[in-house]
Amino acid sequence: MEKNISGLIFDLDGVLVFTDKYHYLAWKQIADEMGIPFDETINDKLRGVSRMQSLEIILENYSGEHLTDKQKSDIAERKNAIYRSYLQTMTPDDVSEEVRNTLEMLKKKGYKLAVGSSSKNAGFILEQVALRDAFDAVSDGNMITRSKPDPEVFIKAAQLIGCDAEQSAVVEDAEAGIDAAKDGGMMAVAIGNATAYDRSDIRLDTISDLLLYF
Ligand code: B16
Ligand code: MG
Repeated sequence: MEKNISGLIFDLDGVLVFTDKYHYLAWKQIADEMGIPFDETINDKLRGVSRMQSLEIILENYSGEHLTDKQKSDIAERKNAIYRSYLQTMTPDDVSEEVRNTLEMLKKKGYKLAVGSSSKNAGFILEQVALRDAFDAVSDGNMITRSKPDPEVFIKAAQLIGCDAEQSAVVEDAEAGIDAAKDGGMMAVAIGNATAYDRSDIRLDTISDLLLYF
């Protein structure tokens, strides 16, 4: 058991819900229209990073005319509209019983629980899947100026639940999120893609394995 931890901060996309497939479909549509090569490998680089940074990564393979900042923000806005049309289809069934039960057990054990997500759509997603009430606080892309791998979103989350960095553990699926946790002085718990990353402190096969440690 990790004795010094009193707050658990959860990444959203890739940990609690699997909106990564919708990000992929929305970016794929944009990339296809612009003739930019885009596949699952490039998509993996977008995990946890902000919308505008995601666009910059996709544009590394763009060979068309120069794009102004206005054109780039229009593209990002259009991607978001496509993405949100997928989010509209989400329901509480998009959260597994395993996720709900694990959060409930952790709360019963006395941990403070927060969401720490780069997404500006985090509030909307949490409402769609009826998960907002499982958390004491939500820190998201609307509250920060620097996205993961900067620790800002997690530092904000820890503040909201009244925990110091060293009392906080972050659960993440992205390397950028593991870096953010470690650089913020927090414990980094990896799941999914992030388990291959050597900065992770704990690696989970499945989310309910959190109960083995906390
Ligand atoms: P939005 P997370 C991240 O969510 C996604 O992993 C990343 O792919 C996305 O670009 C980012 O949110 C911003 O999302 O366009 O909705 O503001 O993993 O930090 O929960
Ligand atoms: Mg994620």
